[in-house]
Amino acid sequence: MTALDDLPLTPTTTTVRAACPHDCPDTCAMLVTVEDGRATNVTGDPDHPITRGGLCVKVNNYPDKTYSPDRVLHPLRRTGPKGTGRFEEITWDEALQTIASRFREKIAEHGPETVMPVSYLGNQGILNGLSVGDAFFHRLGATITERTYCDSGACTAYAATIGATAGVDPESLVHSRYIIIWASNTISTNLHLWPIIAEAQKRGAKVVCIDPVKHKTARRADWYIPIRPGTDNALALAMMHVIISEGLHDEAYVRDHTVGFDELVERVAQYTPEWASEETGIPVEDIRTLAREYATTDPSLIRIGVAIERHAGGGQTVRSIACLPALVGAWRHVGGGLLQLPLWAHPVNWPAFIHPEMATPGTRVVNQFLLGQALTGELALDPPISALMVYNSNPMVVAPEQEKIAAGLAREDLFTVVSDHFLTDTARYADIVLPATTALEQHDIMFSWGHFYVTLNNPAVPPEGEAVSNTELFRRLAAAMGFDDEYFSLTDEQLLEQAYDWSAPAMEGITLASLRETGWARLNLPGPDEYAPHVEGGFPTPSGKTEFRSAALEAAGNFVVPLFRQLCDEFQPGTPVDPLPHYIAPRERSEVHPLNLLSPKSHAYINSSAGDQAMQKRVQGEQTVTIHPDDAAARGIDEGNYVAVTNDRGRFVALAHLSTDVAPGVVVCPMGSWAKNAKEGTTVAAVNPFVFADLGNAPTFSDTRVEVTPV
Ligand SMILES: Nc1nc2c(c(=O)[nH]1)N[C@H]1C(S)=C(S)[C@@H](COP(=O)(O)OP(=O)(O)OC[C@H]3O[C@@H](n4cnc5c(=O)[nH]c(N)nc54)[C@H](O)[C@@H]3O)O[C@H]1N2
Ligand SMILES: Nc1nc2c(c(=O)[nH]1)N[C@H]1C(S)=C(S)[C@@H](COP(=O)(O)OP(=O)(O)OC[C@H]3O[C@@H](n4cnc5c(=O)[nH]c(N)nc54)[C@H](O)[C@@H]3O)O[C@H]1N2
Ligand code: SF4
Ligand SMILES: [Mo]
Repeated sequence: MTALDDLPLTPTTTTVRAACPHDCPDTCAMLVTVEDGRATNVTGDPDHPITRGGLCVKVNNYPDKTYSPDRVLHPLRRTGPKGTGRFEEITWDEALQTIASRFREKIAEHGPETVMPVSYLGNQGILNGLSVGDAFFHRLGATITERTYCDSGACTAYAATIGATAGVDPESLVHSRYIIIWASNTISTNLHLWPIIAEAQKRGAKVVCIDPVKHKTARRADWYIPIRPGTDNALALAMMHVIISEGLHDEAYVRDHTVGFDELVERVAQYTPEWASEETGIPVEDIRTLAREYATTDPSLIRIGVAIERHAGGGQTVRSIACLPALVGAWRHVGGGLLQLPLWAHPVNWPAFIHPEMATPGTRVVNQFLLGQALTGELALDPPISALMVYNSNPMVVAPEQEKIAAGLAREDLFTVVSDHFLTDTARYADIVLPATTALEQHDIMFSWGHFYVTLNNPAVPPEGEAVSNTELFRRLAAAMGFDDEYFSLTDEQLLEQAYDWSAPAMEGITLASLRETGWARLNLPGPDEYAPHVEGGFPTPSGKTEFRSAALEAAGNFVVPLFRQLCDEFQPGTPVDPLPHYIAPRERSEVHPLNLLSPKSHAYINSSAGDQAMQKRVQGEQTVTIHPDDAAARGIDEGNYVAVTNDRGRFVALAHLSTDVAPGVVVCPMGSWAKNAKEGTTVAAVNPFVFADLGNAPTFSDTRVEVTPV
């Protein structure tokens, strides 16, 4: 099978190699069937060691998305009040001229920082994803947008402790004998890792799941440990306490490959299992057993999910967890250590896309969690935001303080442009909507944050209507603004050539030409049966060791890993941070709103993407809040009742589902449902706080208190 790259296609049936474009650790290799120029089916590549022939429920009907009657296929101009979703078709020329003249007008009045881009990972391709548009907005002088939605705090903590290492190869998990899945519903959110864990389990590994919710994955674990949300660090610190006080640590590994052990010993003395039991709700004996089993079973592996960071002390939680593998010498073994984001293995050439040198030094940075406050003026900004450009994101659903965002987007003096496939909750407020291509219609190349494979995405069919890729969108916008930098005229072909650092050792033997033949390739690293990157230490930290005492935190304080901030390597120090791991309790406490709300990922949507597609809506069902039967009884709530979930920030209505899968005091409503489909037009985003966690400006979605009442 060879990849087809030349359009138009001949009137026959062909198979095109593509890649799932989504923000998902699995980055599946797809095979697209094209009949007479129309994509009729997508499947997972059976030969790909991770994809193994299967796509998930979010994507296995991808042609339905591409050919959906709801797709935006032409540029649109607003004709009704903001938010009502009334538009008329206009030409691309008209759209571009309007955008250029409105941007110029706003800039003339307020200066360039009045323009703010809002984007994240609707598309994860190197060409069309995280950094597309950054160069354009740098050149414009727009406000720099800080995008710390996902793992930013965890990355700060991880980098400060063990450096930007790829960590364990997920395929090596078959060799693990003790696997702790910590805050990850793997079967929903990292589906293709599950067969590898299941294989390890079959070979005798014990799988432990630590989560406030007994979800699909927890049910398959050998030991499910329920934990009070936001208290995971108490458990991690107490595990270190037990391991050290019982002499279960790996003395030689600690001596040779860590710094700060003596101070760590002193620090964790206070974090007894008895104390941690009070914090976490986990029995003292279970804490001791977990620590002992973890320290004495080789190889031991910890898989942390993104949700581990979503509370006041999320950064310190990852700090402590990142210390554990070195403490017990887990890194000595293939399949031992920590699995967070193996993306650091991929030598992506980010500077070629971000172009930080085009930015005006000193340009202000606004974090997207503050979008509602920035738009309503509650956050005093000078100049104010008067023009907004949204692409690859749907802030109405994914950012906190939904009601403020809606109020801000409704401002008559705000000029808003949205590029998307669909008229999302955000797009409904736009002045101009621009049509975007799907993965079947565009070139891209994918890194992965879940495995060691590079995947090429070949366009399978021509774009529907007048949709354009994000790369083409910014070429057009740059031309309309009169930017003549060479970068803005690079073709997709040229951009593909720049996407990776092809001369990096990890890329040896991989070229664009070879990818065109094979579709995907494993990075040039030792195989999963051999890969053990830190047997001899060699951590990419200042000391080359695991830093129990972190030099990076000591020198820089709290920092945001530059990639989350449209930057490459410019490192901006923040507020001072205690360089030793320490406990920070959950922030929100309320007698009026006593229930702790979690908003993890849904099973059938990918963030808010697919959230309005018929098949996925059928699978996911209506917005539902899961509540313990005792909490429900105390409030007069029955299964299937509509309930209001409220706090001082807002309210949403959902169907109640009673289940002992959640502990008393915890309620769960997955994120991703669209506001327009919700009973009262709001979702979990209405009650979530904008407050940052302790490190990396991470969100605190799990640190949310609410009350639930019948409606
Ligand atoms: N089906 C599906 N898959 C997806 C996505 C999707 O939207 N849908 N999104 C993708 C993206 S962008 C990401 S970041 C990943 C995220 O994937 P995960 O890392 O799995 O993140 P979540 O699903 O948000 O939460 C995972 C679990 O963390 C638990 N949790 C919440 N707070 C805490 C806490 O304080 N302590 C502990 N121990 N557990 C806690 C939740 O109960 C939940 O079961 O999934 C990716 N894959
Ligand atoms: N309450 C709560 N909120 C959360 C989270 C949570 O767990 N709980 N998780 C957070 C996390 S981990 C993440 S990663 C973020 C995700 O936040 P986002 O990355 O904003 O994810 P989506 O909601 O899927 O929005 C992506 C939008 O981009 C569009 N899109 C897709 N491809 C393209 C393209 O090629 N071009 C253009 N122009 N548009 C495209 C999609 O149609 C969709 O509307 O949400 C965060 N928000
Ligand atoms: S969303 Fe994830 S699991 Fe589903 S097809 Fe895409 S990469 Fe694979
Ligand atoms: Mo994410």
